[in-house]
Amino acid sequence: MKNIDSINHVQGKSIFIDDITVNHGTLYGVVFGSPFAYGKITKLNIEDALKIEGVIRIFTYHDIPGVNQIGAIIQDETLFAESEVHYVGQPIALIVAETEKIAQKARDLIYVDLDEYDPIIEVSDAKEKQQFIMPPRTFKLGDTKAAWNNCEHIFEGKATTGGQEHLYLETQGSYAIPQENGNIKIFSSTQGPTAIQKIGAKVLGIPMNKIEVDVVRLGGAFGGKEEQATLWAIMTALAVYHLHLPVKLILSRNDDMFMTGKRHPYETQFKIGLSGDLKILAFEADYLQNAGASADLSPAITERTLFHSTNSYFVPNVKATVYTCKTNLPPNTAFRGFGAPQGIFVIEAAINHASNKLNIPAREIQKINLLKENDEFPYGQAAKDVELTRIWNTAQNNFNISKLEKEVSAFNNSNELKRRGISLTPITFGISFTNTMMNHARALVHIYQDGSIGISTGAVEMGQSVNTKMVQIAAKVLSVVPERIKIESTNTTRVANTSPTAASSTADLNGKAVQQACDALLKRLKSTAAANLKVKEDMIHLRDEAVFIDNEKTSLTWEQLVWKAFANRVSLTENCHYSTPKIYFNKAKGKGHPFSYHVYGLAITTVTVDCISGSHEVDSVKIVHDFGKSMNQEIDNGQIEGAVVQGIGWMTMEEIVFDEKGRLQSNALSTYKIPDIYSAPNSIEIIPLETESNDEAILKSKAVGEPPFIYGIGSFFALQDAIRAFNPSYKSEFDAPLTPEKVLLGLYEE
Ligand code: LUZ
Ligand code: MOS
Repeated sequence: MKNIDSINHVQGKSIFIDDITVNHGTLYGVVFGSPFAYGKITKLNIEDALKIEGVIRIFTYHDIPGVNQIGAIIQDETLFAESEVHYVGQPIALIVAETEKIAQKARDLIYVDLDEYDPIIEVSDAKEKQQFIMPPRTFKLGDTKAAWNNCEHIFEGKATTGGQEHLYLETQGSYAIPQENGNIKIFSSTQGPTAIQKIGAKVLGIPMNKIEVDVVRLGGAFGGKEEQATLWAIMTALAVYHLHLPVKLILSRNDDMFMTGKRHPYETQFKIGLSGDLKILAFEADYLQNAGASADLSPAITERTLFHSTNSYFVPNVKATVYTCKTNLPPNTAFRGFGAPQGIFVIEAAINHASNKLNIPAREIQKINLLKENDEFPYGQAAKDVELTRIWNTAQNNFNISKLEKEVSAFNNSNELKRRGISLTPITFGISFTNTMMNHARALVHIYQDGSIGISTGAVEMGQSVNTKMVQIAAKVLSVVPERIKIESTNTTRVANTSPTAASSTADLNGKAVQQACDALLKRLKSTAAANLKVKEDMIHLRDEAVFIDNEKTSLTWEQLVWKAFANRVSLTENCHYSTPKIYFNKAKGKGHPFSYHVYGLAITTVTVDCISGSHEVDSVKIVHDFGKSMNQEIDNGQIEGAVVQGIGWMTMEEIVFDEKGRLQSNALSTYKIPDIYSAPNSIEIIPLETESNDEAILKSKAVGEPPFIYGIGSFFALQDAIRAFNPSYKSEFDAPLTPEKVLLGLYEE
């Protein structure tokens, strides 16, 4: 089944926030953000701005009726800055005017008097000054101290990964509308409608039931709208609260890039110890995570880094510590992978470092250390249904890794100014929100009298095709054609207390709830049919929109059956709740069973470097991936292709640059290079591994959103391999992104 939105998307008919027909009297907001990274505001000058015709009002923290606090995990973030500012772009005021242009003009006239302090930009600086969001977190397995003595080889090094701009096509935005009795309806481009409702209620000092959040779909999010859609939504709600008129706020691309947080940059010191036969005996890592000015989701991202510190390998002795460093940058936030890619880069760097020193291919260390059934992760969970060896062998058999390597050497021996490189990237990703409490979802299913169906869930459609998957599940359970089914907007009044659409888990959680609701409705319909046809209920089957008695088709159609049930006063509505079974985690001990299952895979990446310019092409990414039993192979392949390209962007070209004053320099697409069609691999081949899968995966179809992002890491190590083939004295520093500039320097360094 194709994505149900694709035709509307292509024709420009899909509705995003900026496409909602605005009500009469709608006003427009623009945010005034701090021009300074760190300092004390002595005076905010808004008088000139207020004089502009068409400016209605300028809101600051003084106008907040509840509390000026939007921190989700730690209460350390204001909606509007009070006396201090902590990053460039931090919201100080909201200008509301008759048009967006007027509001922008007014913004240019606002200025602050400020005592400037020295900002902290780098994590090393934060660590030295002991500026942390929270105490460091450590995961431990075995005893690394004792293990070093048993190691034949010990290597230490440093690995660095940069930030990444989400660059969702649809920028952040919200449209809020007053309702009667002080109720407010908010249309927001958010992954977390409940977060807006909950935090919005706190800021406005009203109960949650007075706020209704509605989400039709998002033009992309990638984690950037898990927590950070909240600010803009609450700002519009605040303006509605005071003005009793609809207010719309859509960030310009430039504002969005300045004001919102990004993927967390990491700087990590690692130490790896191997036995003579290349078994990894011990691994230690001290990760310095650049969290930005407030916690946002950093504590959870910190944790997911730790959960993935050993990637796809069994390491008996591990000590991994993340320092969540507080800096004067916009609060960094969720981004596809949620700290796991950063963690996985480090152990892959450590393995590559060891292999460079030992002068053997990295894959020899990778292969013999792959996780096996029942191996223990550093967090205590035993690895189950581990497919890594089978994946490796499938890749070997189908892609012939040794032949690929020979081709790479042959190419390198016969080319003067081009070099090829190859790398292997195994992945293991834990599925479930690491915060156990968040792993539940609900679905509300109506069958209407005419046989059509409406489904509401907590899932937010953001381009990943979750709505299409919901249609597939209901159509399968009820045996109706997909055209009968409509997926309603995600709405806090219809489905309450939702977890954000995140952690790759949304199709599983909400899909299971849809499945249960449809099962319950099916049971009632079958019972109506049995009574009607005067046979036992277990003889009734629904197939292809018709009622069957065992294998015999009756004349009773889906529509007639639904009508008969309604006429018999049977409820055609069901509301179901699903919560992931058997997961738990003891935070204090750092042990438990946090994931309902793992997704496994392997990518083989080959690149060709132009040794005159330092530019490169990714020739191919060949993947064996554990989809379980994919319920929609085209959609899932699409997730992999997008993720691979996004991962390659992070590893090879996207470079976020702040100056020493904390001002974003890479603040437009002219200065921030993202992958385009030319940087996509010339070919991406995906082999789905046949697996038994897991019952917690919806229809045994495993979560697919985030894990394949990690395949992008392969491009980094393939590039290093190519550079080494040209320049044997290349030092192979693990400093991502490996931009063409760095490649060029590497090709000629001495
Ligand atoms: N969001 C979250 C996530 O709140 N918890 C998680 O564990 C998570 N994992 C991946 C992506 N987003
Ligand atoms: Mo996410 S990084 O699943 O919002």
